[in-house]
Amino acid sequence: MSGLNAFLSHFFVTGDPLIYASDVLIVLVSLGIIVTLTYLKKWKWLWREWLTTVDHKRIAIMYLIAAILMLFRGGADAELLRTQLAVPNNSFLTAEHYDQIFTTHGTIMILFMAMPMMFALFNAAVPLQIGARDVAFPYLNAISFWLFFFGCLLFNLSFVIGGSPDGGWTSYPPLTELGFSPGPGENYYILGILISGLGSTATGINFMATILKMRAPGMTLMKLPLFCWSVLSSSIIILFAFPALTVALALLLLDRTMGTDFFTILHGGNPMQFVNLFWVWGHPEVYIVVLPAFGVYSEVVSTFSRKTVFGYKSMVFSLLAITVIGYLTWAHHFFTMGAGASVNTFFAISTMCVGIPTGVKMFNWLFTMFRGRIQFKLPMLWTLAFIPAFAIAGATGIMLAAAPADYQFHNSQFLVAHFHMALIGGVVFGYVAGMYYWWPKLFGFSLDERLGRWAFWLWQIGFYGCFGPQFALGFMGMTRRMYTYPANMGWNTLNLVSTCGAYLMGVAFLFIGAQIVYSILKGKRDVTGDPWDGRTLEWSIPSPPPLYNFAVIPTVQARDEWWRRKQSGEAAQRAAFPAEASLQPIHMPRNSSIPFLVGLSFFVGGFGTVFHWYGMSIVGGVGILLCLLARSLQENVDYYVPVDEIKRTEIHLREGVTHGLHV
Ligand code: HEM
Ligand SMILES: [Cu+2]
Repeated sequence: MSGLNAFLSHFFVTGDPLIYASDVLIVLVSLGIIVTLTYLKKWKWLWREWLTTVDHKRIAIMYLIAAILMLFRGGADAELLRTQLAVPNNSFLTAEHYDQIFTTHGTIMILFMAMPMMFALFNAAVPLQIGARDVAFPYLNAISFWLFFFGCLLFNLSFVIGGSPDGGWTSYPPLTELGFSPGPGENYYILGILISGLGSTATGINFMATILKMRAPGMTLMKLPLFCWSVLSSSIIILFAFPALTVALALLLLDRTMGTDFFTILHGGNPMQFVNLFWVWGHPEVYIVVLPAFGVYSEVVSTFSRKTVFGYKSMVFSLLAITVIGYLTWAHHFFTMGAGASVNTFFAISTMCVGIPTGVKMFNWLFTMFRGRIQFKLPMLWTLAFIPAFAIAGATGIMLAAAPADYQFHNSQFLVAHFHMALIGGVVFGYVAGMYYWWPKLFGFSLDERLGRWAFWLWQIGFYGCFGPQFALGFMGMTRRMYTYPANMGWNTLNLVSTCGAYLMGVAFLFIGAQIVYSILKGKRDVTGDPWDGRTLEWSIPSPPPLYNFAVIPTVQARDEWWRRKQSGEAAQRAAFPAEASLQPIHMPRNSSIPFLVGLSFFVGGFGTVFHWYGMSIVGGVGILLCLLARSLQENVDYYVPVDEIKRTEIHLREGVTHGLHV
């Protein structure tokens, strides 16, 4: 019996009320979901319509739900961290617990919140903007989603089974080598990210192919909407950056499980090698997530200023310049690690160069707004809020990029403030703007503006309240990842203010949650398909769009094609109904259960590896191979939507718009 007890307490994390509470919560929520689905007889529906789907719009919705849940998890972590730092000598969290929480907070926010939210926007908007019926590889797209999902699940499981990682989101050896981190936490980190990272790499390839190969006739690259350009840039970086992370983590995993010594100095390895590989991914990762936000800003500014975007070509070239320069600056993350003056100088200067194309984009957005008839809808509010936040992030970034100065700022709260200004002000603001912007397209109803405004203003006050004081705290000597501090440092007030700011942001998040729930129940249905009076092709079809998106693939003549059609009067005829003669059976991929099973197999294999249960790893591996085999033997992978059905769907979708139209 005591053996069992020992096993259970090793296996399940015990002894902490927070964790017991989460255990209970997890069990209750899971039971609730199971009971509801069974009661409503929805299992089949869930499986057929969602878990096996290859439709990019549904995949977008699943990414979005996961991302919002993870924003909640990462946000709860952040609140715990800030609660611990609110007052000096606080004992709310132990040092060990603080370490675990900043690790899971950072990891979840970047890999399991920002990435899926970004992929949600890719999937929601790209095929619709380029007049395509799906992405280039819909089946691979589903695999990517399930790899993300199960990688994320594995990572989150560490909280209740086995224990969370505590080596920071950067996971530097030797801290994370077996000797210093013997528990399963670090294995969860490595495997969760390895698995979801494979999915991200595939998504990068998928969207690159989609944008290069699937554009509607007439849409030359110079007519491509700017959001798609930003997705293309981001995908290019993914393709170059993610393999480096995969390799770094795979080698660390070998060190931890197979006794190799890639990163252990004593046996001829070198931890700097990991640091290098990590940031070859980690620095470009910032651009991976921020460029699509830039894309959103371009769409939103132009739509809500009712003008075509200013300096389209310079927007494209600045995106590409950031893509290249952003990739080449990774070593600014270890100025203080002894690379020497000439290397540091190169990376300092190249880092500062990123400011130039970014500045170009800023001015283009401002010029687009200049003399525009600006409408202050939610997407526009978040876009406007991005400008000052990112200006501060940029200015403080240049300060950090000055290598000699960085010897002072390095790993201080100044840095924490800087990267949150960039990640929240640049990335999260953009994704929230994008979510508001494309929500009516995805779901067919709008989000409540009033609750959204509350969320917006609370968030803004909380944001500056939280991170403003940290710039000062950094100069006053408070370092990063410090779990408590003595009372006589002069840091007390600033820390308290910062924590209050964090709470306000938490309240704002709850408002966004309330806004979503309220709108699901009471939201205004969008019957036009074009609620913002948009400019690009996604607004030319009904909301939510039918399975096949476009009954007839459009031919493109202008950058703002939908706007052009509205101006020229063509839109009115088009919106009514596609001429019957132009309809043809539409070729679509069939749903498949294999992507889900591939993800599940990775999960089983990953979980086995976390606990060194290699039998289970092999079972997972065999599962993956069987899935590959099954797919290779499958012949029945696609079908045609008949013209009759297209006609029925289109009439049904337009019932709200065009009363009395009979075909
Ligand atoms: C509600 C908003 C947020 C608050 C209050 C918050 C707060 C914090 C705090 C207190 C820390 C630990 C600082 C330390 O002791 O070193 C931290 C670290 C971090 N945060 Fe946030 N955060 C927020 C949102 C975000 C978002 C949206 C992202 C990314 C998209 C993010 C990424 C990170 C990263 C990468 C770290 C470093 C973790 C590490 O040192 O390993 N945070 N945050
Ligand atoms: Cu960097």
